[in-house]
Amino acid sequence: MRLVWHRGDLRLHDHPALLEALGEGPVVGLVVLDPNNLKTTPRRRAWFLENVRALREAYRRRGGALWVLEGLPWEKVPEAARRLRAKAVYALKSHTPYGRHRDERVREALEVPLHLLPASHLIPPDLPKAYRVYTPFRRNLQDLSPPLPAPEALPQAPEEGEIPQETSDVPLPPPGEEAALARLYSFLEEKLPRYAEARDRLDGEGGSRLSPYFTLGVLSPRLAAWEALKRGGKGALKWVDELIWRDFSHHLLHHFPWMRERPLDPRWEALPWNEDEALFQAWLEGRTGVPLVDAAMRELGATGLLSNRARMCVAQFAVKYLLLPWRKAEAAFKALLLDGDTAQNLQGWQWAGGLGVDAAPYFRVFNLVEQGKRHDPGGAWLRRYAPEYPSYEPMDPVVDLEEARRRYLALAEDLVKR
Ligand code: FAD
Ligand code: IRF
Repeated sequence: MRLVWHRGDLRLHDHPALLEALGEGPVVGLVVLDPNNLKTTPRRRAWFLENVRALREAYRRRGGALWVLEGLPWEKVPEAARRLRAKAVYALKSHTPYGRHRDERVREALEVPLHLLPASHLIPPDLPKAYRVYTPFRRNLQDLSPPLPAPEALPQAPEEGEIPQETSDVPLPPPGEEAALARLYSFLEEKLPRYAEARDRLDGEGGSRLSPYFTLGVLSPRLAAWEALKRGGKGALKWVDELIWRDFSHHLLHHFPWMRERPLDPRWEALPWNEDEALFQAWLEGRTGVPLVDAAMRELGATGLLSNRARMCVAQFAVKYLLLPWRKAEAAFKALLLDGDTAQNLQGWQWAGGLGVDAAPYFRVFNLVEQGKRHDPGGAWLRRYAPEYPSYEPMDPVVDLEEARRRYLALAEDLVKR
């Protein structure tokens, strides 16, 4: 018997660890409900648990079994291995600081080998050379190999463990890889050709909305990229670029795990961060008087999702206009996201906030009125989430936009000169 331990890879398709283990003989799937991962908001817990449930169903439909144990991985993985007399444990490699720590502890606690196979990145995050800029990182892209098929049948085995129910405060997308694949194919069919232009829309309708699935590995990014490139065109190249941005995020966190605490460019640590709690809450709850920011933060609160354009705007507003403590804002933002991912969220914040990711110059400060007019031309998105505003012009804002922009630029120029 072999154990296949699923973590951020809640699927059967394109799963090298599952196929490798099956090549050796019978397997049982395992998910450990880890209190260190599940200390999060109900919506995020619910999204994870519903996808575990869907994975168990996928095992069952093929005749197999998924064990679900609750506890610390370095206790529960060895326990499952002992009970099943497993000869080895197979999993996909994790690059987060906690994931690496966890896997080392599990390896030490196990009496059998732990085989970690490469996860489905387009570019492996653990390239020996560390990049801070996207374009040279991207040059490491090699030809993709075809995605691996899901096994048609799985060996029979007893099942173990219950999956708890958790109530989400937002509607969840349909869980599971079948739903993810259906969404992928309808996106490729309907939206991929116009993606390059439509991706900037504030309502997010130009994108795939697949991020909650990618975050939990319910959908393989390699399969998604393979299918997009098969269709070809400008949209496909642009979309695959975004999937590579995802890998770049994991690459940054792999090489610079301290970016959780500090800006990649340490000069920005010295900005005079504003600890005003009421101001922080006004931003978080969408009560800033800046229409774009308020619509975005309310959409995030009500749905757990947000377009990339709106994320850039609200993160930049929090960092550059309000000087809110960026780590606190980053964490509160992630807690609301169904797709919240340590690596991608940190990268997004440090990029949009000009804190040192890629070549995002500090002097790029969005005009939040123009952004709204340009990327929500009919104003339908604004009316939906912040209907009290007749236009993108601020009404009684928490800061004067022009003044705040000038203050930030003066502070930034000062720090750069030092
Ligand atoms: P599509 O446009 O269809 O793109 C396909 C996939 O590529 C996405 O699902 C995602 O996995 C990846 N991707 C797209 N854009 C980016 C990007 N800029 N950086 C990294 N990966 C990208 N994405 C997350 O998945 N989790 C997060 O926690 C997250 N936090 C962010 C925070 C900020 C401040 C910013 C600016 C961006 C953040 N992003 C995050 C990236 C991006 O906004 C979302 O991935 C995207 O909006 C998801 O919508 P979609 O699935 O329709 O994307
Ligand atoms: N992985 C696990 O192995 N066990 C869990 O209970 C996890 N819960 C999660 C909850 C949420 C909201 C997300 C992800 C997980 N994950 C869990 C996947 C982790 O991201 C992955 O295990 C990673 O390697 C840990 I989003 O850093």
